[in-house]
Parts: sequence; structure tokens; C-alpha cells
Amino acid sequence: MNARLTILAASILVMGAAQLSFAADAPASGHPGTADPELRYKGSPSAIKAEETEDVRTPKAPAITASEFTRAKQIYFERCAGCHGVLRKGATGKPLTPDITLARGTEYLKVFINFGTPGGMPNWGTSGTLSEAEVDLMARYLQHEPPTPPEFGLAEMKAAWKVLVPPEKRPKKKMNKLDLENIFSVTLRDDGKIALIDGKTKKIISTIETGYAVHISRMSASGRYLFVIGRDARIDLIDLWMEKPAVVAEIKVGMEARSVETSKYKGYEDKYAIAGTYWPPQFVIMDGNTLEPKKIVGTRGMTVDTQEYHPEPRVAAIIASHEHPEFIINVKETGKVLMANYEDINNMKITEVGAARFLHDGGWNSTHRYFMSAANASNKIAVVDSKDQKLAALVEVGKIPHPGRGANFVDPKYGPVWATGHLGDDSIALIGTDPKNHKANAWKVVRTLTGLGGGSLFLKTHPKSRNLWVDTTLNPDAAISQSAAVYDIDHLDREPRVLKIAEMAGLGEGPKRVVQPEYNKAGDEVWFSVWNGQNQESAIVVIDDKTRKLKAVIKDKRLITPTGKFNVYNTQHDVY
Ligand code: DHE
Repeated sequence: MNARLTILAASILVMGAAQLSFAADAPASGHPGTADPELRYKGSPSAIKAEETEDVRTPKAPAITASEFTRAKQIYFERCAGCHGVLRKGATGKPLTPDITLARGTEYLKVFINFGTPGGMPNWGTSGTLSEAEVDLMARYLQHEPPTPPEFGLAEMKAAWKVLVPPEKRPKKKMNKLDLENIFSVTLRDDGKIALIDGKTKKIISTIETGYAVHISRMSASGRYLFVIGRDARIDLIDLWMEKPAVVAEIKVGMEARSVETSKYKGYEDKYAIAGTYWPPQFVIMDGNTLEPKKIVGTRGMTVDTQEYHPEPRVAAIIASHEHPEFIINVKETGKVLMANYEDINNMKITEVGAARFLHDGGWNSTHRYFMSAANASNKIAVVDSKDQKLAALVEVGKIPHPGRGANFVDPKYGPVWATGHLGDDSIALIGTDPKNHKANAWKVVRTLTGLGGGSLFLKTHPKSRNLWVDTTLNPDAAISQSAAVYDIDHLDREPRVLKIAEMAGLGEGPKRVVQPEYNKAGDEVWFSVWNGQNQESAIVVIDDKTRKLKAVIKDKRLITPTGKFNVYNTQHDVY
């Protein structure tokens, strides 16, 4: 590397902190100085197909043949779009638009692609992921205008919409003997399915074909309908009342998505569903019984802080308000929370709450009034008051908060708190959430616990439990990523106990990442996924919450890459 490039390599951290998704067996790039969990949480392949984009050549950019362009697009969507955005406008990774890349030039860009940066850009070249020719190709490609994937409006959604069993042909009452409230919907990430698992027998009731890499499951307010959404923005509506629960409606709402939710406000139970998409950047409100798309709202617009236009603000977590007939929607790149009122969707009122970038996941406080939302690039938790429809606070926490939906409990000293773990450090922040009776503690970090390490994704407790369970799924040390920590809520000053969850599963080879604690309905068992590679054996480990001892290991050849688990009752009633 010549001197100029060395200086550039050291100074340009422009390619940004790698975020967000990975396969269980994804290798870390091993770049010195970069937090490994961040690298591991890299953008997974985008569900956008390279052949669907509209391509433009930029006259001043280096020559590139049509076949090279196609190949580069594919690599970009597979490796880079998760962090830098489809339009390369910058997300967690930095912007890579031609106004920036043309000025840098091919040689300069090659250095970054080859060696990565301490800021989080993986070393695609030296890790052997991309060949020398591919590094050169990507450096040239990035100087051309980003190809644009197509929009996805009402016509496209309607074309992809299928009602397999119309509401009038569905059962009028529950037709099976299943204990629906204690079923778990389990994401089988790399198998394009979910598994329904009976909470008592711990047996798989059935597996159901869904979209590609289902991300989450959410329940309708009545507890009858299960909604699952895949990364490819396909939503499946599953009727749990049928003799054999099955998909009754299906739709594709875009090219890439992560979130789905249902209306829960009194009088609107099961009436509407909503899905947010990463591409195109928008959300759609659908009929809750059929998934018929009703109203699409784009999220493109100005960022909360610098107030500049962002063409690709992705929709992250969505939660249904219990205070108003509203969906509360995290818009990642603009750092805004939208409260969309569904009372009259033709004259829709949307309250825009300015929070901070980049909004990702979050959940309710124990009273279901305050939405606690992680702004992960700002190291803050935004507290959104769903009753008064405004921002209550921005709370400074550790590095890259990642709560899932978080955990609510009563701290013996500080009163009601909501907790989040972090991807970027080992801290667990407990935030006071009771402005009425514990005003001095409200929206402050009242206590910080020390976890097993960075790389935590989810933590959980239950109103009937005095345990707080925390995973460390993305920690680079296998001993840590394969374990979970449990804290005694009555003695938070004590060290946590460490449970070697993966070891309990007795599996063979593989990364065996322990991910997402989830309680059963009674709150006396906590379930962990032991997430292995697609061709390796995975399992779910069930721990007795009181004794903290192993209760059961669920193994089944159909249990391929289990990640998220959603207990019907707890998801329906927002218990966490
Ligand atoms: Fe998730 C929730 C986005 C990677 C498992 N994930 C969410 C939510 C969002 C999101 C916006 C909140 C949805 C809501 O509440 O409405 N996740 C993303 C990403 O953008 C990211 C970082 C990268 C990607 O390309 O997908 C990503 N997520 C992952 C994973 O790698 C995980 C660990 C495994 C997997 O299945 O892909 C994963 N995400 C989950 C789970 C939840 C989730 C289990 C729900 C947690 C809950 O308790 O509600």
C-alpha cells in the first residue's frame, strides 16, 4: 500500500459500522480494532433480486461491462446493502453515492474493500470472501449511480395477494384441542418455515411454509390469528382455530421487510394489520382478516437531526397502541416515530415524533403506555408516550442498545424499570419507567448491570418471575455466545449465574448460538434457541425458571435454524 493509501485507510472510517443480521455460522472478519459482534451482525443478503433493478451508467465512472455490472449488483445486495442501504445513501454504514466515490477513485476504494476499517467495514478482500478481481469490480461499480429496485404499490400488492380460505369459510369456533395460548411460533430461519410447538408436550404440532427467513411472529388481539413476515416481505396469516392451523391469506408487501403488527385498540381487535418494509421504504395497513392492502404510506423524508432528505428510511419495529387507535412505527434512518391513526384511513392522521437515529427494536413499559425504542446508532433509548403522543425522553445508554422488546420488572430499590442489553458493550441498562410514583427515577438509567460480554441481542423476564435472562448471541467467544446469564431481580447487586445452554442441548459441531429467551404462558419456563448452521443439528432448551435447572431439550429434524420464539399468550398481551 502506498503512503497516501495508508493514510486514507487509517483515516477513512467512512464505510461505517457493520450492522445487522447474519447466519448462525457466519464467520467474523477478524478486523483488528472492530467489535466482533458488530461485524457478525452484518447485513445479510438482501431479499431484493439484482435483475429487478433499473440500471444507470455514470459517464465519468470507470468502464464496466454489462455482465460485470450484474455481478457487482448481486454482490452488493448480498453483502453490502444491509449496512449501506439499497440506494447507498448510508444507513449504519456510510454513504457510497457517486458524488463521494468518484472523488475517491478506484484504488482508494479497493483499499477499503480489501482491508476493511476499524469503524466496522469487514475486510472483504483479505478475509478471502471476495477475490482480487471482485474487489476491483466493486471499486469500479461503486462509482456508478446505484441501481434502483422497483417501487411496490397497491397494484403489485394486490397481484401478490391471495385469500386461501375466505373468512366466511373459516371455522366459527376453535376446531382443535390445542392449548392455543401456550403454543410457541418458532422461526425456522433458513428453512422458510415456522414451527408451532406445544408448550406443554414440547412437541412440534406442525411446520408451516412461509416467506424467506421469517423474522417475527405477532398475534392478533383475539389470539386467533398468527401473522408471520419474511425478509422477502411475504406475510402469512395463520388461523389457529382450524382443525389443523394453516395459512388462510398471504401477501407480498415489498421486497424486503422485518415487521408486522395487528390493531389492538378497544373496538379494533383483529380489524387491521400493518407491515413495514425496508424496501420500498413504506408501511401498509391491511384488513386484519384477509390481508387486503388498504393504505400505503411512504416514509421517505427528512432526517430528525440534520434535516436532510433521505431516500430510503426503512421501517423497523411497529407496535400497536393501547391508548389510541394507532400504530406506532419506527422509521430507522430518519430517526422518527410515526403514530398512524387507523380510525379513518382515508383521512389519516399521523403524528410525527422526532427521536434519534437509527431506530430499530423496542417494546412497552409495564403499563403499556410508554414505547421504549432503541436508537442504536445514537446509543439512546427513545421513550415515546403513546397516550400524550409525544417524546417523553431520550435516555443515554450503552453502545448499540438492542432490547428486542426489552424486559419489565420492579427493581427493589428504584421501582418499575425496563431493561435493555447492548450489542456493543457488556452493560445492561435499567431505566426507571414510573413517572407517577417514582418520578425522580423516571427515564433515567437507575442501575447498570454487567453482563457476560458484548453481543447481546435479547433479554426477558415475566411478571411472575424474579429472574432476568440475558443472551450474548453475537459474542465472539463461543463460551459466551453459547451461554446465558440470569440475574436475581431481588438481589441485583449479586453476580449473575451463567448457564451453559448450548452444552445442555448435547448437540454436535457448530456455532450453537444461544438466542432469545422467551417465557411460556405461566411464566415458569424460559425457552432458548440453540441456533446452529443450516446443515447442523439445532435445539430449543427449556429451563425451569424457579430452579434454573434444565427441564427439557426439544430436538427434531424439522427444527432447522430456530431463532425467534413467540408464545401466543405473551405476544398477544404484550407480556415481557
Ligand atoms: Fe431482527 C426483531 C431487524 C437481524 C432475530 N429485527 C427485529 C425487529 C427489527 C429487526 C426491525 C423489530 C420488529 C418489530 O418488533 O416489529 N434484524 C433486523 C435487521 O435489520 C437485522 C439487524 C439484519 C437483517 O438483515 O435482518 C436483524 N434479527 C436479526 C438476526 O440475525 C436474528 C438474530 C436472527 C434471525 O432470525 O434473522 C434476528 N429480530 C430477531 C428476533 C426478533 C427481531 C427474534 C423479535 C424479538 C422479539 O422478542 O420481539
